[in-house]
Amino acid sequence: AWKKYSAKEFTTPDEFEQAVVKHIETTLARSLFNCDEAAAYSGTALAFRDRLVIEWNRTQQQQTLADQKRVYYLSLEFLMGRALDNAMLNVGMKDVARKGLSELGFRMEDIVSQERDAALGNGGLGRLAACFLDSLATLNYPAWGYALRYKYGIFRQEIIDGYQVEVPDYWLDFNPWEFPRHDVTVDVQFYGNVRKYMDESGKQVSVWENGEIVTAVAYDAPVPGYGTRTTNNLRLWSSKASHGEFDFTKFNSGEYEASVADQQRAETISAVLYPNDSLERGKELRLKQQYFWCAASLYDIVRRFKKSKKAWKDFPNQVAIQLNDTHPTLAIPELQRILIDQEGLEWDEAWSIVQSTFGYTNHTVLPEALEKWSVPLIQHLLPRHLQIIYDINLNFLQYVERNFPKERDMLSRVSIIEESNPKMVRMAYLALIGSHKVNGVAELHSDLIKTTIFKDFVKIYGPDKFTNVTNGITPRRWLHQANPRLSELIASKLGSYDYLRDLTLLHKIEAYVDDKEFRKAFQDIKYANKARLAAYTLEVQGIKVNPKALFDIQVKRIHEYKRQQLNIFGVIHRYLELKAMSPKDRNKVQPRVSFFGGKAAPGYWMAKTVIHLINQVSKVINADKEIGDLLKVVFLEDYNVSKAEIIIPASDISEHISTAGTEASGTSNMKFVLNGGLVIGTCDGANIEITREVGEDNIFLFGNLSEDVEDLRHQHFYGDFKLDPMLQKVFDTIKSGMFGDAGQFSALVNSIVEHGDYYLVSDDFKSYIDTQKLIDEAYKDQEAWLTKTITSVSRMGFFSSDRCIDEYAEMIWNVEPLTPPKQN
Ligand code: 26V
Repeated sequence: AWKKYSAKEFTTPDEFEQAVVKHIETTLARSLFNCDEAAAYSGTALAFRDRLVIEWNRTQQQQTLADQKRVYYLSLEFLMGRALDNAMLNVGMKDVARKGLSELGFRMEDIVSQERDAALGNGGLGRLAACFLDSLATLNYPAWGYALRYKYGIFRQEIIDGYQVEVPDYWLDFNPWEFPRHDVTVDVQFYGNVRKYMDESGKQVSVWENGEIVTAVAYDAPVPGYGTRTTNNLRLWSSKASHGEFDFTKFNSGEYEASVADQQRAETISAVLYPNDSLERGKELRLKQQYFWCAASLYDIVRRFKKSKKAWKDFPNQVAIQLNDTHPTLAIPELQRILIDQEGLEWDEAWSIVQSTFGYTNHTVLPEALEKWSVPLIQHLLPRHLQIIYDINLNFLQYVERNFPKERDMLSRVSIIEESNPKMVRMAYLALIGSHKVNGVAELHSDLIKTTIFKDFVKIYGPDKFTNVTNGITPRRWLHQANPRLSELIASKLGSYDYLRDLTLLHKIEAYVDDKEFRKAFQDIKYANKARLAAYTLEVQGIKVNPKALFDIQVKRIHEYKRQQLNIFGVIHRYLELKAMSPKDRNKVQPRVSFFGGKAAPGYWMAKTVIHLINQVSKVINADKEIGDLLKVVFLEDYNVSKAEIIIPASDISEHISTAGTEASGTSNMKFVLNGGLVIGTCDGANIEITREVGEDNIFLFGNLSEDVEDLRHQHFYGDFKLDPMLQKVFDTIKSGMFGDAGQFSALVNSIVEHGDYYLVSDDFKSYIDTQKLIDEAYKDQEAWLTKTITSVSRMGFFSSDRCIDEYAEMIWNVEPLTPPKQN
């Protein structure tokens, strides 16, 4: 049967054109006379989709028959970006398509950029999930992703008068990559009550009933691997009103408005991705999203397992579920509920299945970011789950009491229920207790969770429950797609593109570090990438920058702990120094462009103030004729995955300057270095492991260490705080009104001067400025700089998400790859 379909595939530009034209005329019912770039994109996407679908079906069939353990990656976020370029890479045939498109009168780049980003995520956590899907498929692991089909992804950022304005991201207009499965639905219950009774055998039975039902509809997207036929599945749930009796009754009795209102309420659940932030906490809709998605996914997983007719004790041998942060924690009480209330298992047997099934990844130690839900809210929305959570807690606390009889004060500390008013459910504790493994995302972070937020639990369960899996990135998107020329240069030296499947092979390019021709090519590529970003900057921001200047880039979500404020204060300091110099001295200065990009959560005022300050500083400095090309400041609007693909290959230096101990890992740091940029960073997250790999001489580290942070904060708190004198000057300048009304920035300045400088901006300022000076000097020696960048690239093999996924597979999931049959 497979062969019959494969006849439809195109293999020549001619056949490709035929496929495109056919899709435009029939699938889209459009005339070729007005075939614009959008139509050409649609036709191209559909032509490649046809080829993907065949392998997708084949993979799913093979996985179903294989009777092997599968991984289910539960993540509320998948920041996928664009799919077409990735599909072309994995299917092959990109050159055929390029030719075909050119014959139709289009440039490949213009067609690829027609696609909207699938922006179903906030930042690092969501993009990590997307890289993981790519690696899982590439390594042939039988794996599914589960998430929500948000109608609106992360908001689009516009900068108006220097302020961030949020615009809704309605991205589903035309999405050829998703397949609605109207026959795959799950009814999910909310609210209602729990009825308990004794059955004939005298066993207590709980029934959750009289709730409101919302239907989950599956939408599937293919996830092709690179260099393999394996094409995995990403299943997104969309919410709609269930067509039970109730709305029919309303409709029949003429209550049309009420009936429509019910529908809209149901559809609201999957309507919008939450831009994670403090203000949004405790919102009922967010909890509804979490349960809706967990319940639908588990129903689906259990349904698939039950088809195998295996005994329940085999469930953990067939199913591994990974919780991406605490957002899917309700899956734990939900599986326990299914097993005891619906399948009739005893509590202990069920609980042992639950614990063996789940693994939990922690992505932050910041206390304000740890999820908690109020007991009354859970009681109202999920009454049966609250009972189960209480029972889980009771068993757990009894266990702790038995094993640590002398440490009664530990009980309240480790309880899943926080005894506050109202009481709160601590989701991280529930996730930890319900899983067999807990991992952090970089070495320092994995150590920190064991000594801070989970300290007591290390004592209770022993250290083996905790492990580290350092994050990684997919080299397919972050090297080959984002930087095709560098990828080609590397392949020309290594003899093939095999390194895209085994990134450790990169070490072989270190042999060319002194090869003149190679060095020249490497440097030309960096320059071309900078010129491309310069052109982009002119086109969209209207700012002219010189590609010969040092490009300094900080792109990531705007957060106080990531310290974009430290960067922009450093820029102001640099500007003041330049202004104070004689023209003769200025001639010796290394020209620099400081790029910023990133979104602030809509309710996060301090972050929005930082964006405003950057834009005001940019306006003043860029207009200063005296300074000219010596310093330019650019805020790149609406940073997202597809823009990252342009920005990241263009850096000389990128900034990863979080207060030590606050950035769990960071992943863009890896992307920048892999693309031949160096890093200025603190000893935090994956920066530490990047240093270990590339060598201390090839990274610019600065600032206080994480072990000193607590003491410094303590000192600040007791009044022992002295503002750095250079920073004082920067603040004086802001207060002078040079960047507009100083009142607008007073909260930002006062958070440091008056309110204890929690993120140690002042403590690290001098070290930061000194290190930037070192960078200026180092950059002047272009040959030495080039050596550093080439050496660093060659040592980045460790940071492939393929390595990362193999570690999860072995240490946490206990799953094996399922090799596809050879194509004949
Ligand atoms: C969320 C919030 C929300 C409330 C205000 C404060 C706050 C602070 C941090 C967060 C982040 C939550 C989890 C997260 O996105 N972690 C990121 O995960 C990446 C992938 O592991 C990792 O590279 C980043 O370092 C980490 O911040």
